[in-house]
Amino acid sequence: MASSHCERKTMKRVVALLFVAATLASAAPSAPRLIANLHARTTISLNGTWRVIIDPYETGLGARYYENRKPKDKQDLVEYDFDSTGTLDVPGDWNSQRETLLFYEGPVWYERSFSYNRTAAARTFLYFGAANYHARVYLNGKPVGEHEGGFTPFNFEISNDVRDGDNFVVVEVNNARRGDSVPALNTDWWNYGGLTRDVSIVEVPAVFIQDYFVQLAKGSPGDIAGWVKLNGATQPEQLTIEIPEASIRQRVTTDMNGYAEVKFAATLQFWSPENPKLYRVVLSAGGDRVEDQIGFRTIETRGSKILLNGKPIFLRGISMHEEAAFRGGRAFSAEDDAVLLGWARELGCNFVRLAHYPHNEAMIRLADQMGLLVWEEIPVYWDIDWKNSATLQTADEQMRDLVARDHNRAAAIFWSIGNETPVNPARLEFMKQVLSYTREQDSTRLVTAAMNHTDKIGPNARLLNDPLGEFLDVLGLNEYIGWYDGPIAATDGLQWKTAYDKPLVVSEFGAETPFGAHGSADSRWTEEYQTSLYQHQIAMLRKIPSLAGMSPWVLMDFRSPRRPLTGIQDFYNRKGLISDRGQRKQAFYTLQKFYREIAATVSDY
Ligand code: GCB
Repeated sequence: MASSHCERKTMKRVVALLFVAATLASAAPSAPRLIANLHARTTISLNGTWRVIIDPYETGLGARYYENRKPKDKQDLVEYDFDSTGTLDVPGDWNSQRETLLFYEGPVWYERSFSYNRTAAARTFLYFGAANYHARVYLNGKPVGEHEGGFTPFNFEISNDVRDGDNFVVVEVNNARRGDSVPALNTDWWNYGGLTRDVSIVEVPAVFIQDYFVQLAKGSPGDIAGWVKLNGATQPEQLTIEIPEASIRQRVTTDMNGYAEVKFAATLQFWSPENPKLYRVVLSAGGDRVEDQIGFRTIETRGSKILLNGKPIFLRGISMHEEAAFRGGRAFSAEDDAVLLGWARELGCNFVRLAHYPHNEAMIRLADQMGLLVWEEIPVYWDIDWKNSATLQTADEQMRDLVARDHNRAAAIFWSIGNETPVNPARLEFMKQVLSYTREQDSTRLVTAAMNHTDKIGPNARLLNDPLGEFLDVLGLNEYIGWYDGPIAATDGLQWKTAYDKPLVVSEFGAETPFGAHGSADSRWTEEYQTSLYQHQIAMLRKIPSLAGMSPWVLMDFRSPRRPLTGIQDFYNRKGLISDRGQRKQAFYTLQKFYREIAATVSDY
């Protein structure tokens, strides 16, 4: 009896799972391409309080939590109830909102209702700024699509499924680590799960401007070259691009697929850290009109130099995680971002490395306004499943959507395809494919990666000779001399060489200390040690002829499950120049001094 009951239940579940898998597959195998520039659209925010069910044993899919059902009568068995299991704020990770979820990895089901008035003219999309890591989205009990990747936006059209009046949306967000995902099982940051960024309903006309690329032509800074892509067009459409301040008004006609290339002469002030000039750009076609603020600059390399607007620039940078100061958790708002980038500015930076995954869109928009150059990265981190084609596809898709989101931001100069990946043939093949895919997405920016494979060549010399370097535009080097790799004194007299005549950016070095821990300069976990390391590193690095910039590790202390040392780390990586409470450590001032000095002496623009 018991066993046949059990079997029936299992069968029911299998059938339910197959049903869900089949409908998801036919509905939307992968998210349709992004709607660019949400800021310029008509949106309804779904931020706020969502009801949630924590689902550690992955019961929800089989039990159809997405139907958000109530028992029909006294007999009806429904073993879940969104009304009684608590709430979480969106945007926001779950780990920092509930103490019991600090270490939680697995599925959480989110639900919220909204009322909607359909307008006949509009098409309607559901847009997610990010969901870490995997999301299945349902509207009114039906699947609308799923998405993989924890830091890139995605949207689904719901025009045919959204109802006049009451609707409910359910999202299963699962941050379980997997060997085949990107990143894979091991990272040195907190695996914050949840609907970590804004959720919105977007309304657009039947034919709308889905995306556009309006940038200076590569190698021809007197011209703008780019393209516009309409969605829903069934015939050629007239399209206008205006830059009113520069008296530019260009008309083009799209092809049958709604695509048009644009190229025209433009005399514009260049965007730079000293003059982060943004122009109002207006695109209109059919019934749609989108406004953006776009800066125009060139970025290229010549030998070991990085040239911004044709002139060599030294990148005075800092690496940072997307973690909120003071309150902890994932940063998601313009206010969170303003604190972090404000600190970078105070440090004397003209450059930030947004490690190790795409940060929220407000961050890059703020960098555009502040004149901070940006390194953007996808989370191909340490070891991943190099031989798995699905893993490669996930990496490509994360790059595709990062580029799509930010390809009009002057601040973004580097696309980084990964961090500290091991040197082996399968990885090289994987990285070469991501790299060429990245260049297909955007040929105007520079492609880099943070590498850490070096050889000792003689008693006091190191060679960066990772074969990946041959294919990159800019070499990123993470080195930890004085922390993981020998004593601080090993920096003295050490010479660095690279196997390729390309610009070198030392993308990481650092040492760990809690704020306020003092001792001698040779005692680990003290501010004095960290300061000494910075002094020695700076002395070593400034002698490298091909050095084009640096972004030490790291702006602020951040949470990491790999850092358990009680009383010192307490699950924080303490290599920050600033504590998570905003206290500046001594080394902050050491780097600030160096950056002020070189800003005054090196002509970087
Ligand atoms: C690294 C990694 C970074 C770590 C850092 C550290 O090399 O790129 O993600 O957090 O070292 O502190 O060990």
